[in-house]
Amino acid sequence: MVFFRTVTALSRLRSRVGQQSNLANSVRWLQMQTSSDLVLSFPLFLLLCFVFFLVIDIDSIDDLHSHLKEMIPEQQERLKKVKSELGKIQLGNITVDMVIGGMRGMTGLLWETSLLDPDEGIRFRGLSIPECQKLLPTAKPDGEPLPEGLLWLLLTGKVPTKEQVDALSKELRDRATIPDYVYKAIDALPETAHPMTQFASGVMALQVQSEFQKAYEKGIHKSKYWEPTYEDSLNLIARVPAVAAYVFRRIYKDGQVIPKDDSLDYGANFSHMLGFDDPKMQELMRLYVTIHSDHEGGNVSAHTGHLVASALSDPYLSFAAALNGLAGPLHGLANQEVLLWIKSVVEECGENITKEQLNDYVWKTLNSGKVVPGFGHGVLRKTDPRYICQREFALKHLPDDPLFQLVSKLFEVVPPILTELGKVSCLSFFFEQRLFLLHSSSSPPPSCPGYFKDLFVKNPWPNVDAHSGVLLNHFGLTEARYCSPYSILYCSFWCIKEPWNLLSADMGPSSWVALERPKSVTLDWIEKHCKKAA
Ligand code: NMX
Repeated sequence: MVFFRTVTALSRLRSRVGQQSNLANSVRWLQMQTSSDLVLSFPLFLLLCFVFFLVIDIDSIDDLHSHLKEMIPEQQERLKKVKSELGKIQLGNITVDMVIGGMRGMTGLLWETSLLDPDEGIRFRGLSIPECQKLLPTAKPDGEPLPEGLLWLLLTGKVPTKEQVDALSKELRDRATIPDYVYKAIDALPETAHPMTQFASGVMALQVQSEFQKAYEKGIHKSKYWEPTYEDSLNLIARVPAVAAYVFRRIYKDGQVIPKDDSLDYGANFSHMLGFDDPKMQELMRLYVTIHSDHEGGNVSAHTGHLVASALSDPYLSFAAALNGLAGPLHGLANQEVLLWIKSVVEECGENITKEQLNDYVWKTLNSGKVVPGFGHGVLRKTDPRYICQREFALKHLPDDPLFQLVSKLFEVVPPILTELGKVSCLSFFFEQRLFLLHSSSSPPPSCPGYFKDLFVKNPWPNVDAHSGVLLNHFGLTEARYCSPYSILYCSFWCIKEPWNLLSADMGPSSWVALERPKSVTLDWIEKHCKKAA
């Protein structure tokens, strides 16, 4: 028994820590020994195994799993303490506006991995995007952060070393095998099906391999839920790029699949499997994955995933649910809408469009009852830092790209228009609209001249989606429907954020992700309640 346990432990040790610096020498020595000498002296091998078994605590190995194993009980205690000591403290008031208005501003979720400040933007475990760019390991000097590093940061709250990130890259590559039935499930859909529909179907097919489901069926103790959840989460993260790339190549590249390249990191490999090997595109993909990985818990996709997970649905089921939320035009699909919209501007007015023409085009969009895609946000009140870092990337790598220049002009033209909307009086709006109609041929006038009078856009500034499609387009990923739902690209990395929330969720009675069940009321109830309160 001891022998088997020891051999298993040693093989685990070898596979897990082959690249870890602190144990690298002993492992290298062990590898040398196991190759030839130990065959000759088997009893010595047994003895060594026994000594290793006694002196090495396998769980102290410097990999992600071990870090989490250490952290999770501490976090569980912390949560219990907060619940018992602070449980009755109020976090704010709920108003009728909030209930009717999509719960805006209502604090109602616990989300450890990131926090969104309306003015500053997102912070991942306390680090802003520029700080992540500075601190997280990169593939090359002064390059963009490796997304595996962000994954480590999100899960542990600590900035990883390059060795830890490289080991995680390898682990993800090793986990990235896709069963054949996943491709078949996607193939059962017509090629014309939206990429998101195909992608979500592929993710659902991956669920067949859920470790959590298997463990649950076998009756796993609730204190151990996090272990199969961890396996599912990492497998999911490892596998979604290949599924997403398959959907892309099926729809646009005659189904010619490009296998993963075991020499590449996560972002570069995804770019490679899509069919893009330009090192700049690989850098873009690293940045893209990093900045799209998490954006607090209340957005539609994150919240959906969280809600579904709260029923103890496994990570595949939760992620697939989140994807369906992400596919909506006010959320992830905005990425597609921006690129299509920009291309329609170019089609109508040419690439060298003036600001005046752009101004007219924006009004035309608004007058036809549509939103200007890529502008506004449910929480942010300033320009999205995810937009800014993409703009910096464009200034560095593609300053002369005509669509990038158009995006820059939009930055100047759109915010003043959106800011003015609510301030336009009926009369001035009426004149403005007449003026607009003189300049523009086709847009239908709004049904009432005061249509925009009460429209108050809380954030007129560009969000992440205003930029991303144009960058991908520059490197040849021109298919807007794919650039789309933050696209599959975004979604592929959405799953990075969920593991922490799921892992820490499944910890027994003081569950981190408690079963969600907010109270709902009727309009009648609100009216009566408010009458009584008045
Ligand atoms: N163009 C025209 N109207 C807008 C825009 C815009 N870009 N942004 C907000 N509004 C309207 C909005 O439709 C609402 O109108 P109504 O009262 O008739 O429903 C009014 O302004 C007030 O909206 P806000 O409270 O400022 O924003 P809200 O939280 O309701 O919506 C978005 C946030 C992101 C859904 C909204 O700004 C929008 O539709 N933007 C365009 C789509 C987009 O870029 N989505 C990507 C979001 C990025 N992300 O998820 O990270």
